[in-house]
Amino acid sequence: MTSNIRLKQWVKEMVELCEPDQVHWCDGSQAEYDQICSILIQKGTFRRLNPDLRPNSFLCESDPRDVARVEQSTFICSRQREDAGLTNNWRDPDEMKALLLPIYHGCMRGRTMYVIPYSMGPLGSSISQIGVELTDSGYVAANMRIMTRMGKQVLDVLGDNPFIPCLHSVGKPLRPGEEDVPWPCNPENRYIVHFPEEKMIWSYGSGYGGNALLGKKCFALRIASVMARERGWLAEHMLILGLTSPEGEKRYITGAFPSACGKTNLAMLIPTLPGWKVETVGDDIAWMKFGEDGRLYAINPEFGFFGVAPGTSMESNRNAMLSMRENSIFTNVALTPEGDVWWEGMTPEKPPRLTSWLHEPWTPDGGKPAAHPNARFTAPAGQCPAIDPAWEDPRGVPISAILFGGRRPSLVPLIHQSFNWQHGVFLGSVVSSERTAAADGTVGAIRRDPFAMLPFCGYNMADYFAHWLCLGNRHDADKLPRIFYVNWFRKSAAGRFLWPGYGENSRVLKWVFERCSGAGEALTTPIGHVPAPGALDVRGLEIGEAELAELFRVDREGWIREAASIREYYATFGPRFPQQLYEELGALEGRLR
Ligand code: GTP
Ligand code: SPV
Ligand code: MN
Repeated sequence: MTSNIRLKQWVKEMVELCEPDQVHWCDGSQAEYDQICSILIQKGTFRRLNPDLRPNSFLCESDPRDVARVEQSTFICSRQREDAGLTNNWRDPDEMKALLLPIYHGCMRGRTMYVIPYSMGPLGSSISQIGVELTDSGYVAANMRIMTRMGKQVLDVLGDNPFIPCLHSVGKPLRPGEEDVPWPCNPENRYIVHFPEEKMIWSYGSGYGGNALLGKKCFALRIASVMARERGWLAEHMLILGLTSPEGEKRYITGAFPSACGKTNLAMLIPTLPGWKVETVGDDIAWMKFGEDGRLYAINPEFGFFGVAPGTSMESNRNAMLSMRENSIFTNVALTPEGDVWWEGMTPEKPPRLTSWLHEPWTPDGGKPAAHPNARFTAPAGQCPAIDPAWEDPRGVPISAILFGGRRPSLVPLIHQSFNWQHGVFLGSVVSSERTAAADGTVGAIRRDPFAMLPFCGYNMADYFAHWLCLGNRHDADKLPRIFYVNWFRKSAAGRFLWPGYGENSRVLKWVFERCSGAGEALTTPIGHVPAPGALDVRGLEIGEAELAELFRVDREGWIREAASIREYYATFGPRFPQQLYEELGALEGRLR
């Protein structure tokens, strides 16, 4: 087990609180994984997929009430309300504990508590961090083995050092003799709770994704963002990719887009431009620190992908499809009669017959989706054919450019570049996007999602902006990444996407690459630099002059209204909001006049 006294003591206390029938310390071995999966099959949680089509892979359907992150039930429990800020749900930490302790009492009766030591980041990297998740969900234990480096070797590295305690329960204790359900959960009592000062996570009532795999959003973003601010680094909702030019020069780029807005797709992109290559470092989270050379270095703290299934195909994202060809878990997708998986957009033709994610017989004319819109695959990152050779480098990879973006059907051009770091922080602070199925809420409604971190920043967002601004105050500021804003989702008057997206986004990446090298022609507009006519490589692409013009059009009237909406938005942050961002807004308004 472990010699770590703090860990032993905490597990003992949590066992006394939650009263599981058994405690299982995860060693992370294949044999243990196989055993957990066969228990899940016996319970009806997992179904083994056809081993000839999808070796060592499982299908899992959740309770239909537990299908996405629940932002309304997510809390930041700092001592002071102001430290959580107005974009987070705040509760006093003592009050939250007083509320939750009775709820946790006996919550694991009839179940096994899995003790999961895990490392976010390569074992032993100075950027990595160790957490221990206690969970009564075998589904979580199985997913954590794919998503994180977990098990015995983590305890060896941890030694007697501190760790991040993460307590998770599905919130459904079993009475003696009570039969379990395939997906236990407690939708009426869901709490995803963070104690940023104590650096501790308590999650209750949900077994799904970011609510339950606590290394991901809860630790690697909400808690890590607090640690990052304290110690001068960054924990961000960003993909990381390596881009190599036909001349063999390589640059690394990160991108922050809100949930279900294209990070996984961009991270694994197969360029349509001849000679260019994209390699994947990470698809969801980046931890970044300055190196001794003054450059910003990023690691992917995760070990797997928890990606959106619908829309993923050999056409749109071949590397994702190949990553999940075996050793993967599929949640809320449909089952084919042959024992493989299917979801909307996976093949051009819909299969004639399926079993839907709701376990119902499904045919294409039924009018209902076969897979849930937030259905996900869990796949080992190492299985990605385009995984970057440096993806596990403990030093991280040096970042040349940062992209922000979201789904904006109008106004925002395909790409524009900030004038400088401070203006780039302004661009990050005003990211806005249509809402998606990744979280509970109205799909399609436009909301501001600064830095794609609205649901994931563990402290006051105004302080977060200030932290980003502060990192730009360096004597060697010329080594900072260049900052861009992209929008793959601008639509024509007829409501069709103007830009083909996916592999064609390599054309935009090429311009970013060139801008970082001091090349790449640009036009200066009131909102930033856009590619000069002819500077975006559209050779071989079937796109009309009118569409191209519309993709880059900067609509002055529209931007004047946008600036007014930003001013209203900024006013919601209160007294800690940094003055420099008002300066940037004022400068934008001035340029639009
Ligand atoms: P999370 O895992 O929730 O953080 O999502 P993500 O940001 O990784 O999004 P992902 O790459 O999974 O894409 C989500 C959806 O957007 C999928 O249905 C994609 O098909 C679609 N999408 C991704 N890239 C593009 C693009 O360039 N153009 C268009 N039109 N759609 C895209
Ligand atoms: C997101 O919602 O941004 C995700 C999925 O990456 S989850 O892990 O559920 O947060
Ligand atoms: Mn995400």
